[in-house]
Amino acid sequence: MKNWWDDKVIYQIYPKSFMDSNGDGIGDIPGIISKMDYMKELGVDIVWISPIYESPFIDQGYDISDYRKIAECFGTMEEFELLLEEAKKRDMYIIMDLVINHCSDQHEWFKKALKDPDGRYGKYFYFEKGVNGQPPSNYRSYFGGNMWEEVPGRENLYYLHSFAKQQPDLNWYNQEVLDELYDMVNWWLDKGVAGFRIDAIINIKKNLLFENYEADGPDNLCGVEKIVAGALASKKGPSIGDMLQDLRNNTFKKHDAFTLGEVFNMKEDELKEFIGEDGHFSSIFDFSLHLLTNCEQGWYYAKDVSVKEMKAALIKSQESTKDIGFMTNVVENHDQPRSVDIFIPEWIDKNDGSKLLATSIFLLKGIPCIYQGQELGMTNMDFKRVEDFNDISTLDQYNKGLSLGMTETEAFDMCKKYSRDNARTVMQWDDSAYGGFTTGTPWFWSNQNYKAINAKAQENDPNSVLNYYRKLFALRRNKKYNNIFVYGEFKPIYEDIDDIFAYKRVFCEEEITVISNWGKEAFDIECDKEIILSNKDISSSKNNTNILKIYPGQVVVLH
Ligand code: TEU
Ligand code: CA
Repeated sequence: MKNWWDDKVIYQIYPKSFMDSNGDGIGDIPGIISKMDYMKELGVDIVWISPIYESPFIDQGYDISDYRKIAECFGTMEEFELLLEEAKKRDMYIIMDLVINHCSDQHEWFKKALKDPDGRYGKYFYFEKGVNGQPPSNYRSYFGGNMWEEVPGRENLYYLHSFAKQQPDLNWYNQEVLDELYDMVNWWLDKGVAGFRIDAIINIKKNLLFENYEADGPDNLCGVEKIVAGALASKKGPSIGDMLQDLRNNTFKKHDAFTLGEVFNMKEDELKEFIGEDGHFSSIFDFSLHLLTNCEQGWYYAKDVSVKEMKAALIKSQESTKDIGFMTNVVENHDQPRSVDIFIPEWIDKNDGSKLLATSIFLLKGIPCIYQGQELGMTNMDFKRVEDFNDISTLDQYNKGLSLGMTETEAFDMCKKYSRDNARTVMQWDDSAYGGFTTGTPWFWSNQNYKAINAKAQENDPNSVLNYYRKLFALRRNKKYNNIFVYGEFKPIYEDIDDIFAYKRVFCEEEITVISNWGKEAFDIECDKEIILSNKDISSSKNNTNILKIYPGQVVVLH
């Protein structure tokens, strides 16, 4: 095997909403420990935990005020160390979220910087003077508004933030900052974490000339995504590649750590540099499905996607990784609505759909990554009013919708569909109050449907989504097929039939075929192969002939 992570399965935990052990309504580390066996049985190897560091939680922990402390609401460092031991006992790995493009405005570095912007800590961030009473340049932050925020009490002085104004960007062109960050990364790796999911990392590379660009919206600003990492950013200083290699050489490489980059806006021809041999990261997420729906310009521009488009995007990205490395396959995370509500056509039953999607995505080449609750087919929340949302970016998208001419109802409906809060409702463990997530009052909503959709009920139902996921990952792990699923070449088939997404995985002389039917009509194929998995009863699919009938919403895996 080339790397220890090649054949692994990842599970993402959003800690606030996973499992509360002490009744304060907030998920915590002891809660995670209590569910390690659950994850093991599911077939999970690597557990990625969204940020658990000290934070004011303006952006739910993606604003870190102390990189070496566990937030009190999640527990203690001793409990975290116990979690590492409990993982080890089960041959599992813990990876943390590394948020180093920015920190919190409550971090002591930033507090000191505000006191003395010209001093040592001022150089940890980007401070610039305004121009003609205006901010230094016209960039729009990801969460709306100008990326430059005026320093309180100082006229005409601004600091830069790619996300919320409470998340000032760290200056990656200051060696002292790099030393601090690398030290911190090594400190966690020495503790025994197996690696990191690396947040919003492409944003560290900026055009330090801070020029104005052509506005792309009624706010007269230009989207930050246009100025980071790519051509516009490369004018001064090292390339993003040099910066990421330096990070790797000083940290991850020495520890053989698994690193999973959250990378948007990479140039296509850079894939090899990112995930090839000696690449910047072990893997990066394949966001090609999300980019089709709601990611780039904001939810106002989001659209429903057809199976044809989804299939084309997946084939394209599978082919791009050929002989290069592994992307991480993902359809859900804490920034996205639930996958059954966004990728499954309405004529397909939701349970069938969850299984259909899981099979088609996680048997592709790449590392499977699932998000808490996806394995139960958890759905979007039936939010009732705009006040129900908590997420900072949802409120921004709502206002953006209004400013682009939507009515309040339209803007609300849009957010209801795409809000990041859909993924942040508390985990549904059983049919007791709040889905058994807490004995107290949860910090956030529990989805109304927890009585119907919960882990305990699904344990006892052989046809549940949960039990299907277990079968799927067990099949992938099965020694007989493992090399095919991990290293096998990807070859699309039936490419010209719009509603059929199908492919082969080929390794040496052996092959596995996955055929999924997203359409409204049954699809017949001639087939003498062994069916090793399907999301529907196959007794009616095969009637003693060589014809295999694949029904709408059905997926079959053939050996
Ligand atoms: O997300 C990075 C990012 O680019 C997001 O703004 C993404 O485009 C958006 O969420 C899609 O709706 C990461 C984290 O995953 C996110 O939770 C954080 O808010 C963000 O970084 C800032 O740290
Ligand atoms: Ca708690």
